[in-house]
Amino acid sequence: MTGGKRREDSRLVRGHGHFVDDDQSDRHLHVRLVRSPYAHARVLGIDTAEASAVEGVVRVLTGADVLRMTQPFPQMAPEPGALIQDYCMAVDVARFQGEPVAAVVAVTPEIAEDAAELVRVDYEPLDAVIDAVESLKDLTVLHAAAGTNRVYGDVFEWGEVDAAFAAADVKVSIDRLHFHRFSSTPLEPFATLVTWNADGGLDIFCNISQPGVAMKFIAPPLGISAEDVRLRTADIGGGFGIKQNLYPYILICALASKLCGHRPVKWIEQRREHLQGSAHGNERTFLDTEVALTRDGEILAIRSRHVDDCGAYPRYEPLGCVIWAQVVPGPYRLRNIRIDMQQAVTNKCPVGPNRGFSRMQHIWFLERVIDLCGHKLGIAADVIRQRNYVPSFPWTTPNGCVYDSGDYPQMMQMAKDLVDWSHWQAEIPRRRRAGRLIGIGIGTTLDSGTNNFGQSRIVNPKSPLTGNSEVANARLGVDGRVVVAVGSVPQGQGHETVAAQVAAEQLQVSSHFVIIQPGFDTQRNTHTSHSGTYASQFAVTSLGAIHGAIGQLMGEMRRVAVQLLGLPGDELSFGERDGVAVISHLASDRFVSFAAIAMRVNTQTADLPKEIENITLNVRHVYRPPFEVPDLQRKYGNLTLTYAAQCHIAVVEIDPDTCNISILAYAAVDDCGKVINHSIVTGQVHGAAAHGIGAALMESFRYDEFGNLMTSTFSDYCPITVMNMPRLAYGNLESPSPFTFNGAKGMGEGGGGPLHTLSAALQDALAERGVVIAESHVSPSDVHALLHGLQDG
Ligand code: MCN
Repeated sequence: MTGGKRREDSRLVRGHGHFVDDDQSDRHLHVRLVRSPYAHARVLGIDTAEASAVEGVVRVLTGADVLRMTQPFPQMAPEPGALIQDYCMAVDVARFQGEPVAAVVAVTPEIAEDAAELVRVDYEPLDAVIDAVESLKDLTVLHAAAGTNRVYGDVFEWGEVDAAFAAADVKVSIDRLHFHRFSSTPLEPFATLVTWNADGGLDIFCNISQPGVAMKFIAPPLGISAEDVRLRTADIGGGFGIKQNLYPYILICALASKLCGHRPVKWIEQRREHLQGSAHGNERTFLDTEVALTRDGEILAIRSRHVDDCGAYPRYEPLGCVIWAQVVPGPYRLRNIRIDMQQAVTNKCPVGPNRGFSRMQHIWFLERVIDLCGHKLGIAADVIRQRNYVPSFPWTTPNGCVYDSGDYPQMMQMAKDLVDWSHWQAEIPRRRRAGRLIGIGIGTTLDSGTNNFGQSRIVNPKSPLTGNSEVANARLGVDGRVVVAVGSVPQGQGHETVAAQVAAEQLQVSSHFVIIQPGFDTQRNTHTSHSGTYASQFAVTSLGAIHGAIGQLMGEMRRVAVQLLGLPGDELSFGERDGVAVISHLASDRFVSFAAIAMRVNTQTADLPKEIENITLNVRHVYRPPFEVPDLQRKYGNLTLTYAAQCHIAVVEIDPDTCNISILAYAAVDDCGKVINHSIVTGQVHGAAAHGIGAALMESFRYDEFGNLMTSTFSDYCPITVMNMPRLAYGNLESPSPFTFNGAKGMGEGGGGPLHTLSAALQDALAERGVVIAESHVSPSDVHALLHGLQDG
């Protein structure tokens, strides 16, 4: 099966899913947060008396409680970033609009909401730092403990950059480019239900997307052992990366529970809070870019300066500062590159991983660069790409990443066919002659999300190898069905369907013989510290773990079958007979059911033969990245990642009067290796395309000079809906990965293909007017400003 219905959908569409807010009880207390209206302000005092007096209010927490009961979160960044004091709530200074400064705990959410309005906070407004490049000047330092706003930075250089510039025929300088802030708008915002039990155990039910990593942030600030923490997830209503930043809210609820008689405390985020204070994608500014090329348009070297805006607290950073390095040259055979990469804090919402995390920004930059160079040299966008594409696979990049497989020219050809390239080549000049503003753009994207196999070495070859992993447990249930538990936390990606499909195929039985238990639970022992759903890792790490666990389980089942049948194991085969899952002995035609095997081991235990006494029919398999396989390591170096790729082509037209932008045609070709489930992959490509089109044309977090978020409601943020989507001409190219058992590559992020494709198409449409598209987000008012020199209102 490579398509068909998803097994989780019936449950979800009938309202039988299990989300955090489905847990209802009169014992629950509810939190409403009081958030700073200022981007930067000293908290001089908080008067909680009036709020506390409201009937039904149990407690009002402030920064003073936080300071007394917790330590700052550990920081991922080295010093000076590591010196930042990041608590779950502002303790003395609020550093972004929407930062929690108090939490009202009440018996109902409504009472908490009303009482929150009665909390009086005395603020002393401070100068707000809004622009990351300005922030690096340290005129106003956000975190005195760090002493600087520059929280991380380094110069990354691979190849012979200066020599390549010296040998170049042509040098192109590119002015400031800017990748804007946007995020994801999952149907279900952040949600958590926490009980800090009297015995010291902390029970957390939440919808965090990367619980394995979050565990590292939860226990240390509370001064408890990770063994005291039970964290579990169930259904999650979308995440797209940003649900990683939930842990500060988990801590607020934990403190509230402890202070309110160990009662369970629930917090469900509201939409405005989500837009204002959850997590935004990294905003990046690209400065002083220079490109060295041959006359024919071969890119020899790039040097540039990049500044990341982390928002008020680095939290998940500096990962964004290194993950782009998985795709240093993009889809191109570029070998020489120097990037001075800095990260600064600003008085804006902290950033978090957002679909295509950090790589999307980098690929947008490269795609803008190649288009602007093509324009300068008079080489068409398709031709300059063809001249620079990686020619063969596996391809080792200058920093040692290995692109596993692909065929970028073929992918572009498919996209051209789908969009009807030759038609538009004739039609665009015809319409332009009639005065219309119309353009076509190409974008090639890499999704290396199934990554992290050697992330540490991407930027520092001497650091120890680390790698993403995932774990699966497989056991044979007493009814003969195989129960698979995996530590992924699906948010809409259809993991139950695909996991069942892969396990059933291996067992050679129908998928209804397989029960899938996704979700993270520290008590179920089905996790590693990398568990979760992020970085497009399921297809590789989770399915790799499931494949390994099923293989181990089948080995145990075979040994029991040998005992039960009294026949040798070499002719045993798995399958079904009359609707029953069995292991058959081919030569004798005798067979034993899965259920009989389970019964033998689990219930008739008194006389278990010695040969099978250690068999549990309950196995655990940890997927290990292939760099640990000595052969692969010898052959390809240390870093073996999967690199899905996409080619998008868009045709856009701009109405010269209203500056409205219409997408006339859109093609997306995806290569994620061997496709396991076509309908899921098609859905992912459509979802990622919608995400990117929304970001390119509609969705943007805009702050004013004082740090007020101007787009904190859906009517201002304008999330894309199906009504705004063009018809996607979709194609699939399969170049199986040699590094995965099934040839699949992670692909769920989509890498932001529409962002650079639409930038390129808009550039093409406006080039004759002398316009350069230097922003990843272009709205009609931006077009108006570009054409008429007015500021975006
Ligand atoms: N798949 C397949 N064949 C392949 C590759 C993948 O059938 N060759 C399937 C996989 O089995 C999985 C899906 O496609 O069911 C996506 O696989 P993968 O690329 O491994 O990504 P993950 O499942 O790990 O999902 C994470 C990815 C990320 S990082 C973001 S962000 C994102 C995305 O998934 N968030 C999403 N897609 C999302 N889709 C929904 N509906 N909601 C989100 O929050």
